Amino acid sequence: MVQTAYSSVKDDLHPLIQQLAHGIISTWQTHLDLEPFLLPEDLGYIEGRLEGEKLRIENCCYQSREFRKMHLELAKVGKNLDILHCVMFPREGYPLPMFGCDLVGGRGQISAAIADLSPTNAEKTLSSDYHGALSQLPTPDFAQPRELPEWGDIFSEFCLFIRPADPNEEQRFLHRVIGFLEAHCSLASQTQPVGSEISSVYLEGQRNYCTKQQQNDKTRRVLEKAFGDEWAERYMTTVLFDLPTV
Ligand code: BLA
Repeated sequence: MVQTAYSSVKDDLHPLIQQLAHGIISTWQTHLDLEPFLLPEDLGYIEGRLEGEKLRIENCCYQSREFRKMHLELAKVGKNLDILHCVMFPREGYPLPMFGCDLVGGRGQISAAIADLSPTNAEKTLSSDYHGALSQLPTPDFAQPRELPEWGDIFSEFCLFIRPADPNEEQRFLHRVIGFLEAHCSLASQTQPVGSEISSVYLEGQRNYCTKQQQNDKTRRVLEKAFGDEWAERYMTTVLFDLPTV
């Protein structure tokens, strides 16, 4: 199923992106009851041009009892830019953090590898369950940590943002991200919904997460150059980081 969904773009991407895409889907399948999630009409598979180079985007989207939308996106811009983008949006009433991951690479090298479980509560902290689970994961060293941009105050103390220095680091990054995801899916599947008052606090946290992510100029620039300003705005606000309504 995964193979057919990604046959055109996926087979062409950096191996770490292919491995992580596979790991994300299989972790979702193991822990959650997946249903399809339909994107706005024309936005499942997209082609555009960036400085004369072809930009292809493939989206794979699910939902489950706990998650309103689980989005995995793979993109390829010409020969030089490979992208994996993944976000899990909790359903209203589920007091859960946001899982987010972005891998950006070109010419055989991943330049940005970031993953986090970002808090959505009023205190902007992870619950003790999450804290405990993430603290138990091995914490490998990475030679080239990267600095978060200004809008990056949404991320948790566990946020991992690096440029992988070699294939070993790529594998360590992969394992840590799958560790985050396993913990998230397993804790989420044991979570019961909360009442509407607490629920609105988490919804506000999600809204803040999306608003900040929409400020990522590097993402916006790639989309604007390929598809125009208006399209990029629509894509960032309806597909990549749509704010929950209510
Ligand atoms: C960085 N994102 C980037 C970069 C590009 C994109 C080109 C710069 C790479 C670099 O500095 O080495 C582009 N990312 C995209 C595009 C899409 C995408 C076009 O996902 C989608 C089509 N971004 C996310 C998520 C997170 C995220 C979920 O989508 C984090 C959980 C983070 N990406 C993120 C951060 C940077 C980045 C923090 C660095 C931004 C900076 O340095 O200013």
